[in-house]
Amino acid sequence: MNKKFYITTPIYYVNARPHIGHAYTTIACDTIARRQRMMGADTFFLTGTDEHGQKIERAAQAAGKTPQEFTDEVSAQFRALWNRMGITYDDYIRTTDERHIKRVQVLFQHLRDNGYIYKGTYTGQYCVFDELYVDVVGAGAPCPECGRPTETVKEENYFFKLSAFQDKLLQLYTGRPDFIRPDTRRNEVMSFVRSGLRDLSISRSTFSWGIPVPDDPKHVIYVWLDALANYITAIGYGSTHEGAQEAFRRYWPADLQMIGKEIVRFHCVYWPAFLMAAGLPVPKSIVAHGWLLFEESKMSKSRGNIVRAETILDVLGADALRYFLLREIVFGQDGSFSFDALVQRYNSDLANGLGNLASRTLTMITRYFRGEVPYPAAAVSQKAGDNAVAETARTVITDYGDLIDQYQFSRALEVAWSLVAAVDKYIVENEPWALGEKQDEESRSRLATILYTSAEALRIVTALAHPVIPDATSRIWAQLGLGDIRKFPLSDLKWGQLQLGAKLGKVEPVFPRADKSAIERMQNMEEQQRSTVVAPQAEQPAAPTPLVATPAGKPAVSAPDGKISIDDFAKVELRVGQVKTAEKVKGADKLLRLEVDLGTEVRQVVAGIAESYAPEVLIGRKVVIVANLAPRKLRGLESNGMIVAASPEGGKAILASFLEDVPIGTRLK
Ligand code: ME8
Repeated sequence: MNKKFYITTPIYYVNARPHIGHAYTTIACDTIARRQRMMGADTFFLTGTDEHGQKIERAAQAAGKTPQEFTDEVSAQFRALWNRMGITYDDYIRTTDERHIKRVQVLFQHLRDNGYIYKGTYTGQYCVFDELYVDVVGAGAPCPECGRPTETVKEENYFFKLSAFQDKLLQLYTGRPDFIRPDTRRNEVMSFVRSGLRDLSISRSTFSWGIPVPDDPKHVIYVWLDALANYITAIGYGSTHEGAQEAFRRYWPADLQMIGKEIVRFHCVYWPAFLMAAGLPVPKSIVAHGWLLFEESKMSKSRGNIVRAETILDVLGADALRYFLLREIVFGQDGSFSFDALVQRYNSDLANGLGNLASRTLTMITRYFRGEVPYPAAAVSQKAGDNAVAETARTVITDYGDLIDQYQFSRALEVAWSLVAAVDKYIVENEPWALGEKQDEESRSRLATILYTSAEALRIVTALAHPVIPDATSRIWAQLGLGDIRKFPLSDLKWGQLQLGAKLGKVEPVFPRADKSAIERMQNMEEQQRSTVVAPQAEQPAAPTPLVATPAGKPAVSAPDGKISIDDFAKVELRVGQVKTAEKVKGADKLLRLEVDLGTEVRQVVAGIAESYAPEVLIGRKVVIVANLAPRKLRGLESNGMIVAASPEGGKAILASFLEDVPIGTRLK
């Protein structure tokens, strides 16, 4: 039987829509999965969504939906995006799937039977955003990972004996240097583990959106144990079906688990410890990549600086996004996204590079050889330039393979495109169009050799690039008269396989050039998306506004006596937030820029309260936020929500507040 290859993405949280940060990991995995399939491996590629836990429960509440309705909706958005992008996942796991729920309970029981679970009381701080127990002291103390205020948890919990795995984990990291890649991440993990591991609380009992602990259903299983288990439940762990058990035996351990660098601890410490405790093998390799930055910080919903993949798909197509992300970002490091760079890369490498090479080569074969691959001259009468192209192609095949296998996508593509550049130069130097005007035998033979050489080099780049830009390369392959590229055995790729005399397919351009308006179009599409339903309001100073606002810009329907119905009021989403940072807005006496934690996310709010409050007195204060107000720009800063304050006639604004302590995120109604 063929070698197997099991590859996974993280399963994405459904608290918000997908963006190109999620697409980045998924594209990298899809590229590897496609290459493995072309190399003949029995490949299994898993992705899916992470749907339980307090963060999701609160996000659903904020959206006015039940957690199940909410997660169904967002999970479907992820899936629809991957389908639209042609992501070749073999299974899509949702942690709310019945199969997953049952199998996670089997895992819990398994860990308990093996003596690694005990009951205790947890008192400490918890970061809902990271779904992480953190070692800080004091109510509201900032999370060391993300800086958001933590919440105090005092619960009876089940604990996992993580401390028992310190030595075993260190042995794993030293004995198998490839277990965590790159080395920077491995070193971080090793020093974290060396500093000592404490047992981990693996259940919660103060909310219910999760998988019940077997035999003790008032507890739900800690969302990270639930989520990490997807990698084994999806392929059959814990199932009683013979077929599923067989699949599990075949595919586990995973060959590659790809993640972003912020979830290394969960995957490289907790995950192998859970597996060891269950007596299961650990994955062969966990590879952590860097962050996609936009406007200089990590692209994320909570920062409001996301770019949606759909915008790029609409304007340039999936191949453009795939190529850009893998070519532009040095894998493992952080890299910036910009529409300018995307369009520039698209035009230089795809439209003018590969696209132009394909169309000029194939058009000349059509014109001068009736669309049939020409027979090159015998080797003895070939010129040095012809051989140089063949030699470059041979080196490119080897180097590209080595680089891709080390996940150095950017360098691999650079190498592949060096062949495009070499052939371009070769064509310009040999001027086939001039030879095409001549009918003598020598000119015809020379022309045939040049066009054969160009077409063969084109075939090689096309085969190599297929896993990265599947759509365009499938079309070029068909234009070369070669049929279905997915069936081509990549491991056999070598110079000289182009079939002589074969009839080309219909020649059509694959990458139309993008002009400047493409950048503007994409920017406008994203801008519109950010300002949701309504157009952004004109810039105006934010005076403390009266309590009843019109949500999402729609006028509230008032009764004739000026009163509104309870339904109208219900449209206004008022929530408790906590001020994390506050600062004056330059050049605006009345405005403060605040970052307010709503439990599920941190919002930037610009408020006209600078004359009433010094920024420093606001930090840590709980406030009331109109959470579903359409964003608007004030002095160039986007304000996402409004702080509720009383505004006495001629007096200073007074913030609404509570006498008792209220959890962050609580809705007012
Ligand atoms: O962490 N740059 O889900 P998540 C690069 N549910 N990659 C990014 C990115 C960015 N700006 N933003 C997101 C979770 N990603 C958990 C995982 S797994 C058992 C549970 C990618 O929705 C990257 O792969 O926050 C990152 O690790 C992942 O999305 C986080 O997705």
